[in-house]
Amino acid sequence: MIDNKQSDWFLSSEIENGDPGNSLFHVIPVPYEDTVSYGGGTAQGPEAIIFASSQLELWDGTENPSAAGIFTKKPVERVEYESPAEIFSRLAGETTDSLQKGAIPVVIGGEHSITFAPVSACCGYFGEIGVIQFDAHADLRKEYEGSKFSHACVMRRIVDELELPVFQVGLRGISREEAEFIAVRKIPGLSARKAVLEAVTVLNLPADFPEKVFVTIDVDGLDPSIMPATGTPVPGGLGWYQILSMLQSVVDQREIIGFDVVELAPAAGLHYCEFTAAQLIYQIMGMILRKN
Ligand SMILES: [Mn+2]
Repeated sequence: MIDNKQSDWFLSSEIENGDPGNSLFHVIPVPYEDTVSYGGGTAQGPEAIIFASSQLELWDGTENPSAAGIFTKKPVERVEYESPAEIFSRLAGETTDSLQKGAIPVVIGGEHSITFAPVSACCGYFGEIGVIQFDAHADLRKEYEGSKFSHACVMRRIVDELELPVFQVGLRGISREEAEFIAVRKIPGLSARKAVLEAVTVLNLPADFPEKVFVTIDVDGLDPSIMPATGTPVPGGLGWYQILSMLQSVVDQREIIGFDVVELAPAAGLHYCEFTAAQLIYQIMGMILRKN
């Protein structure tokens, strides 16, 4: 357990919590952890990231993204005896509520399985969207440890159940079954090996990839040298400026209608990871704001 002081909203040391009807960004903390298969701790992720956000500079180097309004919602927590489907349904409802207020949902996990909920809500609200996934793993398993609600299956559910196009970045730990699925379904993406060895900074999305995109960032897409605080770290991941440049290239090419940052598992002595996640979130807010 991390010795954090409770802080209720993103950037609470610097700003008041935003007005829900008048904030461009709605932060939705989701301390959900159920199916983690290796190291645990993602349930503490949202609180740790929000606590770390108080160390951010309001000025992101270009402007002050918080001026667009950041409203942090109450955490969507699992209540006792609630099934995964039930909490995902409540999370989808919260996401839809934010979309109806004209806001961009910013979901903070929690394990990666939660992504299904905001993506389904965005799809329900906007129609067809694309999903861009930064991750060491494909998360395309049909079932894992007896459940389709596992973090290892979340992208498979998005492809199979929501039938949405997906673009995967940073993959370097996939099963044979997943590799075959990627080949058969022709799922586009950029492997970590190619990204790192060729120092790629711009994503080439397919021409027919939807205009509106949801970006899901599993922090294990980053290299463990800068992001060791995650359940299933894999060597050979993306660098800090690399992921920022890639995200900027997404903002340049498409409209980000929501994003999430998941799978941070706070660890004692590694508090820079929480700050890294908070800074990543704030940097993306700035990119989106500059485009608007
Ligand atoms: Mn993942």
